[in-house]
Amino acid sequence: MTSINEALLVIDVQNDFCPGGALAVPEGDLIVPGINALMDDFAAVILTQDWHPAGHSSFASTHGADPMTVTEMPYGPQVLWPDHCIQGMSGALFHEDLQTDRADMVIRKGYNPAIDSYSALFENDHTTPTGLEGYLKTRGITKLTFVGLATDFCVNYSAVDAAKAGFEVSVRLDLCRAIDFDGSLDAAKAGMKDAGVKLI
Ligand code: VGL
Ligand code: ZN
Repeated sequence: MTSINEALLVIDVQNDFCPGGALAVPEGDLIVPGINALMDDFAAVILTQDWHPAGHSSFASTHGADPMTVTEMPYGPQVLWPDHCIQGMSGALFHEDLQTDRADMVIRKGYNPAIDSYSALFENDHTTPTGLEGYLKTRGITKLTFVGLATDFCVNYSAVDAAKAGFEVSVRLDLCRAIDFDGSLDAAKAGMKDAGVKLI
């Protein structure tokens, strides 16, 4: 068991990011047993859940565009994804083998129709907070370990924002899997390192 100021953050281990899902990450399901086992080592466990309304602005279908193309949003470039993690649909549920009983907190993100939210701390405009930073800080949590999906998007953005917010951040790459779209995994690893994130 780590000390009470350390938390495990489990990012988006949901059906749509696992094989068979709408935005399947290769081997996304393989990390579930290792994540469950790691929960025993942490005093605090927090899960995130990608949680979009139908017709979300990050969906290619909303723009009549092809999935995996990039569009310009008021807050910058945005990859357009297949419809995924729609509120209340089975694809948005956690993987059925993920242990959710240990979670102190489940934070949902991406519910704002006009802004995507890869990061668990800030929406993609980099200014609208999700409230997680306040939650962690008021609990006195200072050290974070990230696992989950996808390494190059939600894990990456969350880890970088957490490091910028002053947390001591590690990412367990063995318990993450990547989409790896157009060099995104290498860019993510470099960005995390630059931000002071420890890659394990
Ligand atoms: C994610 C793309 C779109 C993720 C979420 O969890 O990494 N990626 N929504
Ligand atoms: Zn999403």
